[in-house]
Amino acid sequence: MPANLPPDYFEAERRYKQASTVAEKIAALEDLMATVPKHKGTDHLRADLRRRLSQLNKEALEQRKKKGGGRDSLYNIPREGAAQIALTGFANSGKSSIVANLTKATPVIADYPLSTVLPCPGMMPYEDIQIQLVDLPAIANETTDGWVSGIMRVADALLIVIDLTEDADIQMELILDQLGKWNIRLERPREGEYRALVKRAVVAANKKDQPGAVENLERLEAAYGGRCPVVALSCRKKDGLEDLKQELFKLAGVIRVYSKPPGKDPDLSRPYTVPVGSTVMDVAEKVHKDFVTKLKYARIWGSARFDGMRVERTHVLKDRDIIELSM
Ligand SMILES: Nc1nc2c(ncn2[C@@H]2O[C@H](COP(=O)(O)OP(=O)(O)O)[C@@H](O)[C@H]2O)c(=O)[nH]1
Ligand SMILES: [Mg+2]
Repeated sequence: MPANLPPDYFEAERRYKQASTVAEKIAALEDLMATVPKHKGTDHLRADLRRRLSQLNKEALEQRKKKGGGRDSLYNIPREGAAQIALTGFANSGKSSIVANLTKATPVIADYPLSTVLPCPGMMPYEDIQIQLVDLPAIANETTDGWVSGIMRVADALLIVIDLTEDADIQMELILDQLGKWNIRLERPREGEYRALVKRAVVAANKKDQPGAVENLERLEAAYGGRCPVVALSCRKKDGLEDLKQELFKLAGVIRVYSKPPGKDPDLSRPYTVPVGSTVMDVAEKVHKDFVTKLKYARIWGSARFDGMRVERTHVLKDRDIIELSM
């Protein structure tokens, strides 16, 4: 046992020993590992703790397999809320920190690589809707890439997390390369690539609190800013999180529409979320299937030239429109 361990260590060790379930043990062990100072004298201890953690992760996996009805259900995250956004990036860039800051989920955050071994979904509240974020292990890891790429393929959009303490433009290039190998592209497919899967994406450039981050960010923006929005943030300083939420809402590609019966107030508590570009008829169908044949007229508050204006079925709605439908 190394001599110079801080008091935090012994406190964390006590909690680790008291933990009873596998999940509690993992959480306590993560805390314990965070208290161990990094120097030569603690090499063995840290290696030992990492081994224990990987054993516990295996146990957790086994348990979930038994409970959840097999491997597939572990790696298949049912889409919830207005959109599903998958996080990708290299180890330690801050993917789990972002999910922990924007949702109630508690993914493992650690300064050693590959701490995320299972997908971890969380719901991000945005005003009156929720957007699902899915935390994933680092990209370009042979043991997880199979199911990780599967989740990215079905997600509505991607959040690419870049670490501003490392070469940002190179990280981005490597990530795009890897996505390309899975036929996932961020922009329109080039000629001859018709089968590529096109995903919208936002880049979260994290750790802007660190030295050199600004110059690094500038290089990233110069090289890739034209292809997708880049948001600089610091999870540590909780700086830029609101900007990121805004961008994630735009990335979700949905608008909110509130419906109102003629002569009554709109129900502002329950928006219909529909894809950007949806028309009056698209929403009417969701409100009631009979509107498909029986819609007499629709009036709009919001995107019309004046409030309460009658509009065509093909009128394209905007976020926060109120729509009055009449049979
Ligand atoms: N300086 C700094 N460190 C951060 C920031 N966000 C996360 N970290 C640290 O970076 C390490 C990796 O974070 P984590 O969220 O686990 O990264 P992941 O591997 O991409 O999921 C942890 O030690 C975090 O505390 C940040 O904004 N600034
Ligand atoms: Mg992680």
